Amino acid sequence: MSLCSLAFVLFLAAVAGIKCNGTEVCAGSPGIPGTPGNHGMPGRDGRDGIKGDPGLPGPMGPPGGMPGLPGRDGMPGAPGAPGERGDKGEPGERGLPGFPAYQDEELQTDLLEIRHKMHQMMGVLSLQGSMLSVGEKVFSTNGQSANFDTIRETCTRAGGSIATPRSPEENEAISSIVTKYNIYAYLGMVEDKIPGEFQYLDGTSVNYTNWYPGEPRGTGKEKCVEMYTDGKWNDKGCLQYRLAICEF
Ligand code: MAN
Ligand code: CA
Repeated sequence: MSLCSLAFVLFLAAVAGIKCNGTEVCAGSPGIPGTPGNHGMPGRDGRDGIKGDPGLPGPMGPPGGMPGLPGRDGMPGAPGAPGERGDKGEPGERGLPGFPAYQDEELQTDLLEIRHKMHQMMGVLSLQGSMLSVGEKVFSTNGQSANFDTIRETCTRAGGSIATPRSPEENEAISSIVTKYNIYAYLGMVEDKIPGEFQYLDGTSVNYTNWYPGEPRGTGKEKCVEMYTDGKWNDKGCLQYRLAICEF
């Protein structure tokens, strides 16, 4: 290549913005981008989305249609107030016969225990002088004095009755209490409608007596009976303060 030709090429390259490295290879500047191509074809449909929330209820339909099916039962209501008590039912059928008492081990054990406890309690009460046993009876005093009616009430409330001697042994037991407290005691008997006749509180006639010589001499004016410290009896008004002795 002639010198002139080379100069021309270099000139052209300079005009075109082509950089040369001084040899024969020269790179040109990038050209202006071409116009964009046409839109491609639409892609395929995507997969179905997740199910949406239920829509709002629709407007009420026109009247005159067939009634719908009944709805489901509602929630149970609050319990009502209790009703009135019913009448007592008929007694049930009789159960099977149980063990005879002597073969009932549990019952026998209970009886032994009760007997033992009773023995202990009676031992303690006797030792303390709080009770006096005579045969089937037990006499006891609270150490207080009161009129006849009050003593009756006190004894009844305690589950017993006012001391009533029906034999010399019982009289002796009551007498020992009277002597110990040194206070006369009222006995469980009152004068009959017939003056000089006495009866127990259940209305039956007195069949054991221990009158002090000359008594009873109240002749209708002394309706109660007191015991002296020697165990003898005297008919007396009912409003005195006398030792309360009960029997159980
Ligand atoms: C008082 C009362 C009577 C009793 C006589 C005995 O008057 O206690 O009940 O009979 O004494 O003398
Ligand atoms: Ca008298």
